Amino acid sequence: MTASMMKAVFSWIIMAFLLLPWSELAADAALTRHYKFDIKLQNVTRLCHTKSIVTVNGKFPGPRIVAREGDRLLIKVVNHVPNNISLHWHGIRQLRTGWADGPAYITQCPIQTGQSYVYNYTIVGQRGTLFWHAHISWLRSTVYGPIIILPKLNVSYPFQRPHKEVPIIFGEWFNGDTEAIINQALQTGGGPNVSDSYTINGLPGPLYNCSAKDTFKLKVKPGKTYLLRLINAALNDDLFFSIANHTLTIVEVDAVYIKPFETQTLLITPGQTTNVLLKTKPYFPDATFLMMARPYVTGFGTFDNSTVAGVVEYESSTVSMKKLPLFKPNLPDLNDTAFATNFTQKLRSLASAQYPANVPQKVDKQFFFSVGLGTAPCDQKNQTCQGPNGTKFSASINNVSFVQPTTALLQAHFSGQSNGVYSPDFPISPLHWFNYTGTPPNNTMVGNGTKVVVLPFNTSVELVMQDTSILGAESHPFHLHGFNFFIVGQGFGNFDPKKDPQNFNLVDPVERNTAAVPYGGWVAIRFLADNPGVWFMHCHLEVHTSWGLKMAWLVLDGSLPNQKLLPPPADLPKC
Ligand SMILES: *[C@@H]1O[C@H](CO)[C@@H](O)[C@H](O)[C@H]1NC(C)=O
Ligand SMILES: *[C@@H]1O[C@H](CO)[C@@H](O)[C@H](O)[C@H]1NC(C)=O
Ligand SMILES: *[C@@H]1O[C@H](CO)[C@@H](O)[C@H](O)[C@H]1NC(C)=O
Ligand SMILES: *[C@@H]1O[C@H](CO)[C@@H](O)[C@H](O)[C@H]1NC(C)=O
Ligand SMILES: *[C@@H]1O[C@H](CO)[C@@H](O)[C@H](O)[C@H]1NC(C)=O
Ligand SMILES: *[C@@H]1O[C@H](CO)[C@@H](O)[C@H](O)[C@H]1NC(C)=O
Ligand SMILES: *[C@@H]1O[C@H](CO)[C@@H](O)[C@H](O)[C@H]1NC(C)=O
Ligand SMILES: *[C@@H]1O[C@H](CO)[C@@H](O)[C@H](O)[C@H]1NC(C)=O
Ligand SMILES: *[C@@H]1O[C@H](CO)[C@@H](O)[C@H](O)[C@H]1NC(C)=O
Ligand SMILES: *[C@@H]1O[C@H](CO)[C@@H](O)[C@H](O)[C@H]1NC(C)=O
Ligand SMILES: *[C@@H]1O[C@H](CO)[C@@H](O)[C@H](O)[C@H]1NC(C)=O
Ligand SMILES: *[C@@H]1O[C@H](CO)[C@@H](O)[C@H](O)[C@H]1NC(C)=O
Ligand SMILES: [Cu+2]
Repeated sequence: MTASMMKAVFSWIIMAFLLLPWSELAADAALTRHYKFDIKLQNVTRLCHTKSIVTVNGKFPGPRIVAREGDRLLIKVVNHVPNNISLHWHGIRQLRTGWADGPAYITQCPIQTGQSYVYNYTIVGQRGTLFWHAHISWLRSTVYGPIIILPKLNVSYPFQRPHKEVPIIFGEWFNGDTEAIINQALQTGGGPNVSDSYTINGLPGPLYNCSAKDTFKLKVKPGKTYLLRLINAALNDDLFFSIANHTLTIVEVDAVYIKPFETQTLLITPGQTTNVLLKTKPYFPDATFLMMARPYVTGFGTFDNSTVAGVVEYESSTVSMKKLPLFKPNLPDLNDTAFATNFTQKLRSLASAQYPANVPQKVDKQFFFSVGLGTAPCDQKNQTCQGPNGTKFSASINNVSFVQPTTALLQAHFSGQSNGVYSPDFPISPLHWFNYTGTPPNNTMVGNGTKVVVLPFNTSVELVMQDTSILGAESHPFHLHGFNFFIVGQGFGNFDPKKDPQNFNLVDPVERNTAAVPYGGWVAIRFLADNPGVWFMHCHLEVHTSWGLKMAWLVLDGSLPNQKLLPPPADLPKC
């Protein structure tokens, strides 16, 4: 381009800017939104048990964050409780701002009692429903809340505009203290106690003892469309969800639009979000309808098999509140893998001109991770542990059970002091092949370490995650920080590197941040490592994370100035 051409283009850009109507200018006018999160104790009663829980601003579930695509968020977190805390903004890409991602000892040291930290990040290229939660030990059992990202001003949804939008966040309530539960389990080596109920917006609903008054009610009008923003913040359980006598249209998962489809029932794993349209009946139906959720379970251990319910109530000006008949939805069996598979395979990226599916077509590096449970030696002198055959439960990826460091990986990386904190030699595939989903091997003991995979900037990654049957096959919802990925394939049994890639979908695979490794099967994902930093990847069943089912990717800086991790904020907590 000659200088005069450049000058012409430049003045044209300025002209265009000046001629735009005000509203179009405002469409790009991103805001900075300020939030103050006080971490406080609060007494809360559910199922007739009162306990003191860790909360944000005394609220359970925590406050909503509402922002627009392009906005900057400044969230000041002040810790007033005896526990260490850190918060994660689940699904937010955190481009170059890994310091604000939140997992304790990965991207930051915890915020200690009396300390504060400002999470500072911009929402880039994302719109939809995500959520925030504590990312240390099991504190996320009570510390969580919705993140609602509206499209930019004057940009509409690629579906019918809803009459109302309603967040529906699933959780798990324990009558006991969850910190005591997981600490004791890690000490004895056994499985932790399971929850006493599931919750919808913090409420267990009428199917539990002493809980009818704690029921979530969705009041609706006939003939309207509601956007339900579903979030699974439960600690340890995938959930089936359905509303009696109503069909749901799924329009978005993990803050990415999909090709809409209708279903009576959906499946949502911990760490996933799903936006659905609920079209109410065109007339007042003279009935009340339950919405219900209960788990999808594949493992061999004990679990909470209870059902949470909320109510869909039609408001009417003419009919008095007489006793209306109540309808319940039919939910799949607790072990209905056929339903889970069928449902998962219907999810496809919208892949429109406006919202393309940028699936990496070439792959620079391939990884194969075996994921599943195993055992570790009992380290209690002269005692037997409560895991299988007197061992401790453990879990590993490629036989590495992740050992949490005592200083944050990102700080160690940025300051060039990784020695003794982590090693860059995480195995790219299992050291020994075995029949991953066949008869379990005799030796169930797994190794451990604090290892990362190092990726040059802009590496195109393909990762196959293979479930193992070492302690029984099980579905694991894996969550990747810092990126969305495309689910290009999945199947049962052992992944076949010759045959299976032939069936990969590289056109419109679903894009998300949390994907289930199927029960006794495998999932293949692709992502572009265009975000420098240290990015945690882990099973979002908190019990498995506690047992070590986690690892980290270290993405190096690129050569351009805008391809580098920003320096740490001055108030970043220290260990
Ligand atoms: C919770 O209840 C206990 C016992 O009644 C009381 O001592 C404590 O002050 C309460 N805590 C809060 C935060 O209200
Ligand atoms: C937030 O981070 C940006 C850089 O990403 C920086 O320019 C800004 O000053 C920070 N704001 C605060 C309040 O720390
Ligand atoms: C709800 O569905 C059941 C069958 O599942 C049906 O018997 C009933 O009539 C329906 N009720 C309403 C009000 O739609
Ligand atoms: C849940 O598990 C308990 C204890 O194992 C059992 O008694 C009960 O029948 C189960 N309930 C359902 C709905 O499966
Ligand atoms: C699911 O559980 C039921 C009993 O609740 C059992 O009859 C059935 O065989 C199980 N199905 C699978 C696929 O394991
Ligand atoms: C799978 O989905 C199709 C289409 O929605 C449905 O007809 C079929 O019954 C489903 N199968 C199972 C096992 O859920
Ligand atoms: C463990 O048992 C051995 C022999 O039975 C005994 O000598 C030793 O003192 C015990 N150690 C502990 C920590 O109890
Ligand atoms: C426990 O020991 C029994 C008997 O030796 C064996 O059959 C079983 O496979 C072992 N289980 C595990 C998880 O190691
Ligand atoms: C793995 O084990 C399964 C179940 O026992 C068996 O059907 C399959 O043939 C085995 N695969 C290989 C490659 O040995
Ligand atoms: C595993 O244990 C079985 C039964 O104890 C034995 O027959 C088999 O040889 C063992 N396999 C290996 C690989 O050690
Ligand atoms: C790591 O494995 C070794 C060898 O089995 C064991 O002694 C050690 O306790 C393990 N460390 C952790 C933190 O689990
Ligand atoms: C809180 O975190 C600091 C820094 O890692 C650590 O030294 C301390 O033991 C932790 N305190 C608690 C109560 O876990
Ligand atoms: Cu898991």
